[in-house]
Amino acid sequence: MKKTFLKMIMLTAVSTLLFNPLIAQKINKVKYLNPSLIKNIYTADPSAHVFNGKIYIYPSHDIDAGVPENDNGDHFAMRDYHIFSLDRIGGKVTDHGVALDMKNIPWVGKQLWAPDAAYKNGKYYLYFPAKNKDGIFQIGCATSNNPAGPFKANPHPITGSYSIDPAVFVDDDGKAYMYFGGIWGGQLQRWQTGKYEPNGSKTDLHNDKAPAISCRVAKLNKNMTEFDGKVQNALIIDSAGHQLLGGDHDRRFFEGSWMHKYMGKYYLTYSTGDTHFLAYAIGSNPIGPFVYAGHFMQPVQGWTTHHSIVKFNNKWYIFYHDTELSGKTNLRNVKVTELHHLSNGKIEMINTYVIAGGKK
Ligand code: FUB
Repeated sequence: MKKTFLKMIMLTAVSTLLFNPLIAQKINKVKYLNPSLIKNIYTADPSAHVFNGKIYIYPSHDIDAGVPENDNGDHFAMRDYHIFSLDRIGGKVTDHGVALDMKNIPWVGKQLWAPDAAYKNGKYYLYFPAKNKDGIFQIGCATSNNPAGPFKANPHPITGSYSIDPAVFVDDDGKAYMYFGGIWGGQLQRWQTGKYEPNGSKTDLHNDKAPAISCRVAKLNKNMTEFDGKVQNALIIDSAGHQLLGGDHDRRFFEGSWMHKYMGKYYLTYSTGDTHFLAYAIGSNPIGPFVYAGHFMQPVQGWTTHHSIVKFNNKWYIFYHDTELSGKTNLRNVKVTELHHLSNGKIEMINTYVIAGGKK
């Protein structure tokens, strides 16, 4: 009995050492795959776009608001957005300063989370989730004539919007779609009836055999500021056509969706949240269904993982974040690395660490 107990303690200690990246780095000389792009402030959830031949990054601006960590994500208590640009990957990153502040958004109560941006007909649009004065996440829209802002927020959130993590995709035919939603702190599990259930579950639906909660998709209207038609489920199915289940934490959608088009196919990429992978599913139209295709990025240091994918000068890049600079869950830093599509349509797996000597 005593022996088994000691063995258990030893195994726990060894696995803690091996799976704690900070400790593993010291022992095995494991290195981060990429350096942090932005060091003057903490940034996360990078949505990258190419506008006027430059890369613009629209991230969350992480701050230490002194709020204790919990499953609601209350410790992510961000108050404004900064926008960054760079002329080339590896080039100087310019911080364009505060582009939008919470105090200038009439409907917002707290927590400016992961934003995204889009361009149409000479105008730039910033989409952002925040809790309204009743503590319910909705999605707002702000406009500017300049990709770096400043942005002016519309006085009300987008009608019919809810939850978090908007990602806007403009298709080749000019039609724009917003993908959004996030479970647990993002509250998506509380919208299963179409209305907000204040006493709904704090995390998943607690029914592992039920279909997983879906990422949402809505078409945007011509002026990009409201939904055009109803919000739909962006269904993720397996190769046999069955919807992924709620208990399938390694594969089901959690938050942080993104859409990119490659060789005529629609790639819905997202975070699996509590299992910390980036996963993807492929569809033949922007609404789905999307067939689950696998993981493409291993967990980063830190609880959250959130990304965007962009094509620049004929190469594809993924912008992501980890917690290298602070070691704290809610003080993150943005990074970038190249992303490769394989000839069979799959995305090559990205390991976020390299072993000294160059092995990924
Ligand atoms: O930054 C706050 C939240 O953490 C985002 O909205 C999620 O995607 C996660 O990264």
